[in-house]
Amino acid sequence: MGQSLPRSSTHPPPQVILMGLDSAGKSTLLARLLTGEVMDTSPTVGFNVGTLDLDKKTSLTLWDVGGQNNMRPNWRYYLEGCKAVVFVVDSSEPARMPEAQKALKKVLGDENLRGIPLMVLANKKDLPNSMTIREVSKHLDLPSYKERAWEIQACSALKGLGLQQAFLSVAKLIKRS
Ligand code: G3D
Repeated sequence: MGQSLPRSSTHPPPQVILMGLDSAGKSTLLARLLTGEVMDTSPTVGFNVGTLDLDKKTSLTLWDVGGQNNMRPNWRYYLEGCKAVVFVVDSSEPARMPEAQKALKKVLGDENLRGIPLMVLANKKDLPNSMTIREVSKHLDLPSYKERAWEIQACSALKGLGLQQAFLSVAKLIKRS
């Protein structure tokens, strides 16, 4: 095993930004992962923030900064110091894939996120018509991201399937970056 992620107060957990179009399942995912801990900071910053403890040595701070339409003017500030981007996509909505592809491209174009690893969560895999991760990666044009480490995993925020595994992979991507 490599080095564990730092957890002391002088080394806060790595910051992970959660993004995706509206209805992709970000709130459901956060509520599932951070039961009882989701802190709605809306009066000041408007983002949901929470710490996810994956195991004794591994924690991540998750920032739900919303979708492209509800991003606050100051959201870029939160990208500074971000160690990974998690992009949530509704894999049962092929019609919204072009929009998701554009949103992802725009987000990753921010210079604060240059070279930062990307995890795409193909959410709603519990739905019978959901696309495979291969189909989702094609729609999102993931192979074109050659300058950064990226992974895609299927999950169901509603059923709590695949989430732990996906965020452990995020922690690994951060360690390797
Ligand atoms: P957002 O925060 O990204 O905007 P939400 O998305 O978490 O509000 O989810 C939008 C809708 O999708 C919600 O349904 C939610 O229950 C549903 N959803 C989220 N994740 C999953 C999933 O994994 N599987 C299924 N089947 N549905 C999911 P409503 O009906 O409340 O709008």
